[in-house]
Amino acid sequence: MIKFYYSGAPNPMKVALCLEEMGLQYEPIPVDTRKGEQHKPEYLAINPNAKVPAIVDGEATVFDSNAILLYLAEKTGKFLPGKGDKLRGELLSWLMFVASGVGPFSGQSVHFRQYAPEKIPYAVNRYMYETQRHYGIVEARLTKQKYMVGDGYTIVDMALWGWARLIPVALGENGWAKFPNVKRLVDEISARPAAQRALGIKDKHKHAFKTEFDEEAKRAMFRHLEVKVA
Ligand SMILES: N[C@@H](CCC(=O)N[C@@H](CS)C(=O)NCC(=O)O)C(=O)O
Repeated sequence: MIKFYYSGAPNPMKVALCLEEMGLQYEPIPVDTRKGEQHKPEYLAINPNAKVPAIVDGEATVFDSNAILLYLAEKTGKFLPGKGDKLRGELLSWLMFVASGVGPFSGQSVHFRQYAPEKIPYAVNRYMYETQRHYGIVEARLTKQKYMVGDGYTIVDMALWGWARLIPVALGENGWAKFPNVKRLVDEISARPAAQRALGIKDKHKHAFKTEFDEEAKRAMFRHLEVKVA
């Protein structure tokens, strides 16, 4: 059985969706990042980057959410074009675009809008601008086609869903206004039974994650507050 190290955050949730969509058997193992569990030596042996998600599948250990999606898609042969299909290259491009653009810029936008101890207008504007720019590219694509790659639902749509369902957190309450087609896809995926099950893992398994964002959580997640490198 696949061991799935997770929390309810965007990157683990895309993997939860993928595991559910593929009908794979898995054991969810909570990693409470607000308590600093991502820094425990036993977890670092699985993911040296001290982040969730990660999976252990027999002999294989895989971390980084989009790498896990690709690993699971190759393992099952589901939700990706076949080897040699021209869409396979397209899928890789868009998967990496979500991994290196949509995710990190959305995350930094949330950070500087909500968590940074000082409001830095330059940083807020840069990350909101870049987040909007990335979603603008996705919106243009989804204006022309129903899903991100080809004419079927793939792991790229799952990767996108992880972050895009939180657009209002990254861009403010009017965040959806410019992205009706992104919203259309997010709503379609959120209504799928697999998405409902993914979002319900914590409750189903009675995993209680810390909700307070107190000093312990800041120390665990924002280590730069204590270590000055500049
Ligand atoms: N590139 C990684 C990023 C993982 C990541 O940033 N995970 C967040 C949750 S969405 C996390 O573990 N945060 C805890 C921390 O930063 O200490 C991936 O896609 O899996």
